[in-house]
Amino acid sequence: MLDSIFKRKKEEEEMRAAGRLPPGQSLTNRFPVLHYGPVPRFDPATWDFRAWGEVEQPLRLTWEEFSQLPRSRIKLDLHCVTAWSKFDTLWEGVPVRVLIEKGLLKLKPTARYVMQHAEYGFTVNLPLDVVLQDNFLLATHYDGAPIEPEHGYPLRGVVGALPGREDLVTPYLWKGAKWLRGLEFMAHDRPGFWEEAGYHNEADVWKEQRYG
Ligand SMILES: Nc1nc2c(c(=O)[nH]1)N[C@H]1C(S)=C(S)[C@@H](COP(=O)(O)O)O[C@H]1N2
Ligand SMILES: [Mo]
Repeated sequence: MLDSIFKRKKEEEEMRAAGRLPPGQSLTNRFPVLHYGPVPRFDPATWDFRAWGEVEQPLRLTWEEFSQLPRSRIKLDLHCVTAWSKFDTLWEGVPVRVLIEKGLLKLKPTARYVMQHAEYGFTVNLPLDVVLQDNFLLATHYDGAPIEPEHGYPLRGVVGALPGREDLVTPYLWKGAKWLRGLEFMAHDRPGFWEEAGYHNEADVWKEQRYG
């Protein structure tokens, strides 16, 4: 027990020195569950994914259609605002860029921000540039299996650090909506649920932008 605590502390110091552990974060191997409200039920017959706002044409995909989109895999370091970090998490899902490349989504030049809309009206905002980065995914799978209900099944936005990619903006994990149902493309920024509650609008883990 004590042994493993010392081991973890040592690993933390090494990871901090290597520039992989952001300020104020501790490592965990668990995957804590954090959200407001209940876990929604998923009904594939009525579920849909929508995109609207600053787009040439609103998009609606059924679960059947969404499941057929080409998926990518990425390994992310997750950084939660509550100070835990989890390294090397494996996600599979659809990059927003793919929706654009497939011609499903045509953004207006005025689109600059994105609001993720989830079940029960949960929202979270990000700049469009961040949503289009390689470290943001519309994720259907975690660690080789469909995401667990409490982590966002069947679809969640996920964002984290890609080690070695210091060029990417890395927000805290709350900037990915679990139980995601749609993306609203916006000309002007608007705070989401936690941002309204006092969380930082940008949420950059390296700048330790936790609360606004
Ligand atoms: N739909 C929804 N998504 C959400 C939240 C929420 O309350 N509702 N909370 C966010 C917060 S604050 C965090 S820290 C992460 C936690 O993700 P996890 O439960 O998979 O660790 O989900 C984010 N996504
Ligand atoms: Mo959180």
